[in-house]
Amino acid sequence: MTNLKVVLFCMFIILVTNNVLVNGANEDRKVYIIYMGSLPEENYSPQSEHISILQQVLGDDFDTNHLVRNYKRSFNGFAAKLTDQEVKNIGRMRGVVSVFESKQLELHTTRSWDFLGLQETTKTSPIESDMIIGVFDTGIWPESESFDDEGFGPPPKKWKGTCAGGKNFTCNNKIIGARYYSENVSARDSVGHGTHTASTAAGNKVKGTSFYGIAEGTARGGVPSARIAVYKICDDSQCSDAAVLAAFDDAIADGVDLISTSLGSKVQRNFTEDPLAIGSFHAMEKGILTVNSGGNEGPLKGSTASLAPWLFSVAASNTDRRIIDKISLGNGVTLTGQSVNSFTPNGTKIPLVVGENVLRQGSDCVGTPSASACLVDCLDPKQVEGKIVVCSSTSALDTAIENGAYGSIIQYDQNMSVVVPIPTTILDTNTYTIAHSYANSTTSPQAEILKSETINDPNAPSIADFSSRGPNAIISEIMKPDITAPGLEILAAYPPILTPSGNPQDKRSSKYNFISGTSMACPHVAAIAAYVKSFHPDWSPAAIKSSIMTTSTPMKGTDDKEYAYGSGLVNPVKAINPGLVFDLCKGDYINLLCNIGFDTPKIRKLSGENSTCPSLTPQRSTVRDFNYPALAIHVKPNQPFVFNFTRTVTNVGFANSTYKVHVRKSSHLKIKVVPRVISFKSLNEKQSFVVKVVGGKFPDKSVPSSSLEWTDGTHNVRCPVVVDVSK
Ligand SMILES: *[C@@H]1O[C@H](CO)[C@@H](O)[C@H](O)[C@H]1NC(C)=O
Ligand SMILES: *[C@@H]1O[C@H](CO)[C@@H](O)[C@H](O)[C@H]1NC(C)=O
Ligand SMILES: *[C@@H]1O[C@H](CO)[C@@H](O)[C@H](O)[C@H]1NC(C)=O
Ligand SMILES: *[C@@H]1O[C@H](CO)[C@@H](O)[C@H](O)[C@H]1NC(C)=O
Ligand SMILES: *[C@@H]1O[C@H](CO)[C@@H](O)[C@H](O)[C@H]1NC(C)=O
Ligand SMILES: *[C@@H]1O[C@H](CO)[C@@H](O)[C@H](O)[C@H]1NC(C)=O
Ligand SMILES: *[C@@H]1O[C@H](CO)[C@@H](O)[C@H](O)[C@H]1NC(C)=O
Ligand SMILES: *[C@@H]1O[C@H](CO)[C@@H](O)[C@H](O)[C@H]1NC(C)=O
Ligand SMILES: CC(=O)N[C@H]1CO[C@H](CO)[C@@H](O)[C@@H]1O
Repeated sequence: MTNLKVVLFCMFIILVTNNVLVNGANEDRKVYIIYMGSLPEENYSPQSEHISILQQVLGDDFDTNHLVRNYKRSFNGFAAKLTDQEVKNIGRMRGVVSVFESKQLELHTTRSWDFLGLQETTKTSPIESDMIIGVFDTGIWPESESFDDEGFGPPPKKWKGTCAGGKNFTCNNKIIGARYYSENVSARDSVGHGTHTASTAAGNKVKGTSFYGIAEGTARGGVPSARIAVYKICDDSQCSDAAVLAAFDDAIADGVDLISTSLGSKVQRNFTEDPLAIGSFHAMEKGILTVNSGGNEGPLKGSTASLAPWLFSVAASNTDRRIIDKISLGNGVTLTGQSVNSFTPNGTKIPLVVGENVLRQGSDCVGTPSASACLVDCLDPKQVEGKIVVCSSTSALDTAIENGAYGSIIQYDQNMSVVVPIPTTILDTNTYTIAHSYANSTTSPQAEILKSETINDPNAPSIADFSSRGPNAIISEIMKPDITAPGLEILAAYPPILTPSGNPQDKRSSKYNFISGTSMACPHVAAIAAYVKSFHPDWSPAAIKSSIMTTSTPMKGTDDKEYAYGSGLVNPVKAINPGLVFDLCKGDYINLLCNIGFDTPKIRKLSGENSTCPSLTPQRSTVRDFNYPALAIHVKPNQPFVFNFTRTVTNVGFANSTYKVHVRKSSHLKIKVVPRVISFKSLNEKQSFVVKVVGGKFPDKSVPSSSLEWTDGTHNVRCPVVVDVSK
């Protein structure tokens, strides 16, 4: 049975594996990535080296068409079409770090900025217009008002990119660069996702936007003066690892300040076989933070695949603006459901029919659950036409319109509203039962489906059910996701040639549309990172990430706790003034990789330096001392534990300052911090402390958590402590 998530996420592209059959050859060749780490410094021609490796491995079968892409601007490697045997041989070649098949990735207004405290009047940095956000997505709709360049000067001097957007695509001083890696002819967005995310991050302020009058107001990105560089890595059918790596290779060399990538793999992959981990590692080396959506696989525990410690992984919450949709039944009862329904009724109530009572004659659905669900081919169009059909599944979002219904009433338990193609409201099970029994047991039942309205949700923020959950499947000591931002019912720019509901029979067109997903949360954080960087251009990616995490607003309300929302909900205004940061440099990441089992040869290729791992066996204890702005640990059920974590903070607040630590009371964990007071005499001074975490016996699947907070009276530097108890 279709569920709403599937309906919703069909916008988020699901792709087929690249399975290319080479002309004339009988063997199956697939596209593989041959990743070769950092670029060697001098006298090295990556392209000829790649060809030479291919020639050696392919021998007589060598054909330049087998070389798909070179990665040569920011790191070393290539993509090639290879057979299984060739893959084995190429893996043994000198210089090769990893070989993996290029697989499919999924793509995972603007009240959200006010909700986060970033008002139109909030102070901005004079160099905000120097910030360049690289958006890796489905392209962009360059004609949207959100990307108009009125008032923008020429691109910042540091920009080394280009406008290679292809056919009928022009850049301007807002969209300063465009490249595409898909089979399509241009960087133009034919999906909608990329236009939406780019405008959420850096769209202009556009007054009087709404979706057919719903949620009317000013649409704006978080950093409306920033520039956008478009890297189109997906279109309708293709969003491959090979393209993701190509975009990183270019974006890093082009000189973007930040990368926003609202996509990912459904399955967890080792860092050397994960294009997002590889690309963002090399971005980090160059001082570029990569922000990534955590995925839409929630609420399943351990479902997030955004795991690298140098990635900034984002969970999705709602905001205080929700969209609801009411129906008024013929008996005077009004029910409230969820949907983005732009249709205004004319005051005449419409007849209601129950799905299982209006089946096609001879349909296989009779007497099966498919009948009440209104699955494809169940309904009789003659009995449905012009009526409101009552159905127990979200399949009816499509089958109602296909059968000529006026509208539908659908049963589904959820906490989000999706754009519907005809008048429709989605009811939770209890409410649906009321509507169903009225429709099933009344003579001439009828109803009026009202246009959607916005309401205030005083309980916001709550984490979205679909938002992927931690813990981190590769390094349990690195908390994931890292942070939460709004990702529910986000109104942002959209290509007007597309249908807003995704149903081809929906003939509406809107320049702004509602979408939900961690994909929408990601550009919020990318914008905030750009906002922070515009005040602190010299900060490392880790310092920017730390400042956003430690100043976030604590959240609650899910069993998974920090493994659902990370440090908490972003607070952009506080993030520019964090007081202390947990900084990290490339060497710290290299040490971490050594400690989880990478050997010296692999580390050297990755880093391009003569780094050596300590000749010890991997050390879990030192993994705990990795200077992450969160403390996470995995323990087995019913085993008491004591762990020490060492952290080092860098003073970025007042030169002379004294911070005291405060530990959140927790009945579960005993936390001791030594020392309890740290003092600084100058900016950029570092101080270390040790956190001792003691726990008793916890049952399987529990998530004891707490936090500690350093404060000097002005700044609050909060660091969560979370334990994954599982077998
Ligand atoms: C370029 O694309 C825009 C938007 O789809 C369209 O309106 C215009 O006609 C196109 N121009 C050409 C020359 O194809
Ligand atoms: C390429 O883009 C055009 C419009 O921009 C769209 O109609 C078409 O479906 C896209 N093709 C693919 C293969 O995605
Ligand atoms: C990841 O690497 C480990 C150790 O090298 C290996 O055992 C494991 O199979 C790899 N996992 C995947 C998904 O490739
Ligand atoms: C109201 O809308 C319904 C459904 O589209 C239509 O059948 C009816 O004639 C309309 N009534 C008036 C008064 O316009
Ligand atoms: C709907 O009405 C029919 C006929 O009155 C009845 O047999 C059936 O049990 C009712 N269904 C429900 C779910 O109440
Ligand atoms: C690594 O060490 C070797 C031998 O000491 C030296 O030739 C080479 O230049 C060094 N490479 C780098 C990147 O420092
Ligand atoms: C943990 O830290 C505490 C406080 O600094 C210290 O007394 C204790 O010896 C440490 N334990 C271990 C195992 O390092
Ligand atoms: C820091 O405090 C000390 C002692 O109170 C004082 O002498 C010094 O001038 C202060 N430094 C700054 C930069 O405020
Ligand atoms: C936070 C919130 O509103 N959660 C609700 C989401 O939807 C499910 C099913 O309708 C409810 O049980 C939750 O309470």
